Amino acid sequence: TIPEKQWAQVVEKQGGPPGYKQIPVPTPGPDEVLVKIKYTGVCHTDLHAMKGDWPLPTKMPFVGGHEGAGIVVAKGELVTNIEIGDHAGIKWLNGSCLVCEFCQTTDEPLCAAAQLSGYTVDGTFQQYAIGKAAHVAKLDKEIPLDAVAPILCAGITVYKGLKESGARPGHTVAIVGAGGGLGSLAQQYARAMGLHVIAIDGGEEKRVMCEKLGAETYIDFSTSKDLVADVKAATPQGLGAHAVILLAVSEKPFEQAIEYVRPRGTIVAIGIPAHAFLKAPVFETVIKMIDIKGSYVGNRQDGVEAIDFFARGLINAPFKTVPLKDLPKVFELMEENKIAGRYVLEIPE
Ligand code: 8ID
Ligand code: ZN
Repeated sequence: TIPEKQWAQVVEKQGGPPGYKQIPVPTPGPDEVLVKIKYTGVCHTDLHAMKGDWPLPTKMPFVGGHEGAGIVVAKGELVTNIEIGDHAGIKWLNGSCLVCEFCQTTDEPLCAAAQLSGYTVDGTFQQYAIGKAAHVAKLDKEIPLDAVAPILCAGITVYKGLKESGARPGHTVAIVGAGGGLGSLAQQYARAMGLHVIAIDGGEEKRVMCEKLGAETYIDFSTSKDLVADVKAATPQGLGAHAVILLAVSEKPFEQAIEYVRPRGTIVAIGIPAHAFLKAPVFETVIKMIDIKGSYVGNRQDGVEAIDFFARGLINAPFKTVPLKDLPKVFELMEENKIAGRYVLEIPE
């Protein structure tokens, strides 16, 4: 039976912190499912949402979270693609209109009417969360719900970003912010795709983790005397990285990437530091034929594929599990860039 009240982490004012309290359990609409969340990842986007530092307003008050894995416990009368009892994941893209040109051409993250979990609709930092049935990820029952949670945003996003980079097996990819949630998964996807990995982040804990995850080179941005030279030295013939995947939450690497990307290479911006600009010299961009682009989560099929990589055992990134009530502590660590990998919240029964 579904209770009337549930525990949730609720942000009531911009800047937070979230408050752990009881709120009503929502009822799914005709095209929606209600998912009993078992585990949810904590993404840096959730911290941006709490701080309100992006030029896109959140609903207020709101429940954050968009990497939620659990069990379908109720569904609306129009839902035919998923059943009560099925395991399901709620992603960043909670819903989209399904009929605009972007939705029709597999670019649903670009839908102008897209609903965003934990941002424009309540997300997964609660016991029961709503998702549009057309967008929830169906999860085979053998898939562990804790480890798959970070795949639902971080995994899908870096998988899509690596595809968007055009890097081919054997190429070298520089992953900036490699020690974080997206970065740790990016290394695993890159390795599964047959890429050479240069991991860039700060500190010894992240070095140890990156080397375990398969990085051939770790470059510490906080101690390197010449980061550009260090990256180039780690690439064949010193030509630079075929692709740079920018996941850091600071502006500097977004300007620096042009200096170590290989001619004909691609820079993919994925991290979204607030108020930051992507600045590149026109001269180098032209004469090196550099491709600079953004990549935003993934479509539903990218989700299916990213989860399939995980289900095949190709993706093993570290995560730490703490109870839902500890979310404010996770945000504090995240703010200080002290998290190697991802935190996953266990939702109480
Ligand atoms: O669809 C998208 N584009 C998408 C999806 C999901 C998340 C974008 N994001 C965005 C988030 O909103 C956030 O801005 O990606 C960014 C990274 O999210 P995350 O991986 O969840 O954050 P994290 O775990 O805090 O990792 C960030 C890492 O960057 C490192 C930090 O040390 C940390 O490990 N870092 C920083 I800050 N500055 C760096 C620098 N100069 C750096 N690493 C290398 N060089
Ligand atoms: Zn996210």
